[in-house]
Amino acid sequence: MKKYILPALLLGLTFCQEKGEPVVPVEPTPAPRQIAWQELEYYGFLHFNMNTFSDREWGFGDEKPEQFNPTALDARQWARVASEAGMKGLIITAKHHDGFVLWPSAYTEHSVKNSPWKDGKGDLIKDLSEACKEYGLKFGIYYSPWDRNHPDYGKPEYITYMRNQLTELLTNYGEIFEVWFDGANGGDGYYGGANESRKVDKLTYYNWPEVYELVRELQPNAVMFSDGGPDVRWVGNEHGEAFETNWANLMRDSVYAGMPDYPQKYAPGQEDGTHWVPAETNVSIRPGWYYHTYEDHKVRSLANLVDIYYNSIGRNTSLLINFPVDTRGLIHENDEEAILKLGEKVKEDFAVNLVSQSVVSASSERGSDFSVENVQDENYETYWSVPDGQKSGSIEIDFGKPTVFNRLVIQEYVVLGQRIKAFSLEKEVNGTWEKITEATTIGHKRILRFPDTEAQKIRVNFLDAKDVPVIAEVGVYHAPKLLLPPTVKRSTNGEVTLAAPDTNLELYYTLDGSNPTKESLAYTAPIAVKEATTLIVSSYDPSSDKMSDPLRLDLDLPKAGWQNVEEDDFKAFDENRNTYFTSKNGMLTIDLGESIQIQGFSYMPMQARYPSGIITNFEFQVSEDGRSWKTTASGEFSNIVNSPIEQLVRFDPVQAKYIRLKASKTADGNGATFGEVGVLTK
Ligand code: FUL
Ligand code: CA
Repeated sequence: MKKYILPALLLGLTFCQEKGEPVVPVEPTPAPRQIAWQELEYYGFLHFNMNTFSDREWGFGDEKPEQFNPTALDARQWARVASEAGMKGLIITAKHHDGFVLWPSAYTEHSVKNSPWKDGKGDLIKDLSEACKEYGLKFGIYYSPWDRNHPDYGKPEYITYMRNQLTELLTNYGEIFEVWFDGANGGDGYYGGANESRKVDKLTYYNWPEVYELVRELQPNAVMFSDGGPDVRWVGNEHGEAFETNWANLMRDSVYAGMPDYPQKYAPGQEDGTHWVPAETNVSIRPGWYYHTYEDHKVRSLANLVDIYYNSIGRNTSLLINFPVDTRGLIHENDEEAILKLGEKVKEDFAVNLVSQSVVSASSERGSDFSVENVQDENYETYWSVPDGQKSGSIEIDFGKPTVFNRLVIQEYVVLGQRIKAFSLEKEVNGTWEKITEATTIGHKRILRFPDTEAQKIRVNFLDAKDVPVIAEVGVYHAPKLLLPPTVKRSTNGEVTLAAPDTNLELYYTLDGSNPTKESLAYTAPIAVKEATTLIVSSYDPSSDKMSDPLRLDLDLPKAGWQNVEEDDFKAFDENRNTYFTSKNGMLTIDLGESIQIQGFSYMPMQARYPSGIITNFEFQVSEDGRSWKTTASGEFSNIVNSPIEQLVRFDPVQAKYIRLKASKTADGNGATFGEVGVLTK
């Protein structure tokens, strides 16, 4: 028998070599719960509880349960919107900093059980967990460690309270996919009537190791989020943008929730990080996390949401977009419209993967189990890799014919650790390779956007890696244009500059009130607008022969020669609505430079997140000499606080060299502010 052993061994060896040896993991690597979580990529946040009704972002803790009184609460509407938008889960603020809880907890009276909602018999955590099940969504819990209501906050007793509540939440509502611990904590509060400031040691007070153990015991598959993990970390900002270089690896033991230098130092992760703690991008669809009527017109634009998508999911993080549920208990119509548009756009951008029908080849292959075809099978579990010792390599893609594209998607098989440090994309032009774009890390998913490019053959070069590249998927797409109207800027001398919202678009405009077509005036250089003019602009995509919606602008006299009579400050007429003038005497007086006939004025209130001095009641005056004044209009800017948009007031034509807008009242009693003021001459 002996003589057969050697050939059998040899055969086995060659066979193994042909298939390729398994790739040795590069530590750290993700736990199974983190692998399941990273596949979700996109899920929603719901900020809804006491703050919704007190119209605040952070409640003090002295609110009364009676204030919680939604009129049309429908958790199924939330789940429907999320699922139609393409989200895979929902996380709700079960308890925010003000301490009010959305379930009938046995450990506090500060809860829905003492509210008018469902006569105190409601349990919103239950309602939402059931709605999520119905819509096939995962369900997650936000729980604020900081509690400005609880009398024991700051003492050891409160930690028991927190653990008791977590036990309720993690036992009674089925499977939880994520537990979200907020990093903001400690400060002044109601604290059961003490009304004082309480500081805690963020590192030690909550006894995190034991809290983690409890969560693991009750929900072994849930990931835990906080600034630095343990499972998922914060992206470091709240505007929806991850660092371009982004490692899932983190020096986790050096991080604690709420640490001051976290956003710069730890948010991008670290190449040599000791633990697997990938980032999650959390961002609200409005300026606030909670609902405020005055932000109804400030829902993020599609262009902004698309950027957020690419700058989060496209940069190796998951994306958690927040809905500030309104006082009815519904996701507001404006928010729903915005999120559904994003969902459609994402579907459209990634509709056809040009790689799946292409011929792919690689610089080298580890073996047949690691063939390059694994990157085009749309299966994350199969991957391409190269022989040990190689820390670079490339994949060539032949589309078979000249093809236009503008997106590259790459996924590393991070179950074996994150590896790639640098990569580039090239196209073949007459036998030589030309660079299209380049980037650093990949991780679970990296998406690059670049202008429309045409080529038959392209090449992805993995230039540097911690060990052999392990690539699960490569996708190339031709995303249709984001066909929005151009953005518009006007200078004080009247010139209007248009900017295209995407590459390879043409811009058209009209001055006669009609909607632009491709036969209209083509925009090539700034347009001089010296008098009252209706300018309508559109973007045109030649590749799809489609025109964007028209954007109408009613422009009036340029403001270049204007002077602020009282103070040397031009911010009320600098054609920038984001700057503002604060008046010391409640009025703004403008010298128009020459006498002109006017028949109205415009007032844009201050646009900051927390504006002050918004004029609610006004008087408007004109003068020829700057001494004798005539009032041409007075009244109120109705609903301007809730909806701080531009106000137009018209009156009978009158000659004026000077105009004056006086605040007879401001919303908060503070000195009047002026975002932008203009005259109407038509
Ligand atoms: C922050 C909180 O302070 C905000 O109110 C909000 O909940 C946000 C998601 O996290 O730290
Ligand atoms: Ca694959």
